[in-house]
Amino acid sequence: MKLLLASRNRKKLEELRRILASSPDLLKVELVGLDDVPEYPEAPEKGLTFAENALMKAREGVKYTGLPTVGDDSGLAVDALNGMPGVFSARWAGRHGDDKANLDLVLAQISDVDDEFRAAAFVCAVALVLPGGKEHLVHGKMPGRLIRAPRGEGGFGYDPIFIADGHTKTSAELDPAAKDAISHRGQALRALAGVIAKNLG
Ligand code: ITT
Ligand code: NA
Repeated sequence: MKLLLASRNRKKLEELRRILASSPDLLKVELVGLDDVPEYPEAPEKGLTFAENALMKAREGVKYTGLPTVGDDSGLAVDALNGMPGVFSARWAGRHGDDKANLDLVLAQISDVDDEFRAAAFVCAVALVLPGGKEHLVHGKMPGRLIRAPRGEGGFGYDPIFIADGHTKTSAELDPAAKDAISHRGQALRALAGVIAKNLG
């Protein structure tokens, strides 16, 4: 059965597909993204919380497609920046989706911050909205710290400068399955798996 991810971020779509594919209950779920939906309206995110944004994305998806829809709103919360870039992670340096510029700006903003104060966490809210109107909201969080120069080719966004607690590789250096096992997105999706299976399985 079809499930829409109300996102234009191909890396997110790839990760969610991978996480679904690793859940035996969810093998029949076909995840489609907004690039597969013709003339989908631009939906600027205006919310001040991940939860609010995830719900807005998912509601919009149901409204325009009638499909059960997942919205993922996520970002990096940096202690030394009072939790920023947070919900502004995708456009921190000004241009939406410019991962390299966003990451460089965060590194520059904390260049004077000592190692013991470089804590950060990836955070994710995932909302599932069903055509009947039922809504489910879950969160995931991956705590860690930021290094001083990017490492690794995998993942996306801020992955090359982030090392999860208890690890030595950046999340861009981890195998995809290893990232999924600990990631904010992996946690959130696994928390929703039962509901998705029940409604779409
Ligand atoms: P949609 O709104 O279309 O889903 P988006 O990229 O704008 O796509 P968000 O507003 O949720 O999505 O912003 C997510 C940003 O947070 C993303 O662009 C990355 O910079 C960062 N981010 C989220 N998850 C990440 C991850 O697993 N690894 C690295 N960076 C991540
Ligand atoms: Na956002």
